[in-house]
Amino acid sequence: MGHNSEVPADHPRAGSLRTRQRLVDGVESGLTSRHGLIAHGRGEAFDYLLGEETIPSADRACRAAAAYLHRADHPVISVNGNVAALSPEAVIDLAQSVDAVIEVNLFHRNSDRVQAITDHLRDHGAEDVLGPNPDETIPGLAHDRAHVHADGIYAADVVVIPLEDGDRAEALAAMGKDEIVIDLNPLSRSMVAATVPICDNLIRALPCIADHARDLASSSDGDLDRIIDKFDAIEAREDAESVIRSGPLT
Ligand code: PTJ
Repeated sequence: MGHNSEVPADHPRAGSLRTRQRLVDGVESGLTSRHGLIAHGRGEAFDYLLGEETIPSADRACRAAAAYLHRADHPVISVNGNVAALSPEAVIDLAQSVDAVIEVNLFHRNSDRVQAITDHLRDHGAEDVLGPNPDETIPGLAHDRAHVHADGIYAADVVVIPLEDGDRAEALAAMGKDEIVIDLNPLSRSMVAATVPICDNLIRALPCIADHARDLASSSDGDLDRIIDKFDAIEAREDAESVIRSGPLT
């Protein structure tokens, strides 16, 4: 299980190594799929090029995401095996700050892992988690990942999807949902399908959205709508791509 002590504290990439270790621990404890390790490797290459920080355009996207969540009638946060291993506290904090439902939804779905993630989130203080026994399906997706809850993702008007496969993001967009996608690859199909694409590590982006949500908690609907109207999804993705192309600032 935990081998965090094996990460030398003075290693120049200690933070990144500790994050990897959290995912390895997640696989060993049955939260994360082995495919999740591969997905993380792709993500961390982009993160390296972003300078491993929340760039200003991603921060603006987080603020727009918070405005969408406050304006939503039924916001839902979708959690998979990587998110559960990396940021359980941040998921719960965001859900509380915008009154959102948490739903476990997996690409490589199996009932043991759904249950393990549900229990893990409850252990971290989540009161209500949807996961086991989904009772609806996303139209147009022939796969286990189509299974969702009627009271959760199926009914949501705004869905937060940290780390997602492109097919499902496209299918949810086709259902007319506003999607807040967090993905380190600004070119991914999920990001192209997103209403609010946030090009950042979910470890940083989830708390960033929650901070903006708290800051906007007493804003009028008109003020929230102005933030939403001003946000430009294409500009956000293009800015992230140009930062990545210019390489790390070190
Ligand atoms: O737990 P499951 O079964 O739902 O499985 C989840 C995985 C991640 C295996 C599944 O969704 C998958 O295969 O994802 P993809 O299609 O490989 O996409 C992963 C995307 O997430 C890539 O574009 C990565 O750049 C990005 N990514 C990886 N780690 C992070 C990330 N984006 C933000 N924050 C991260 N920490």
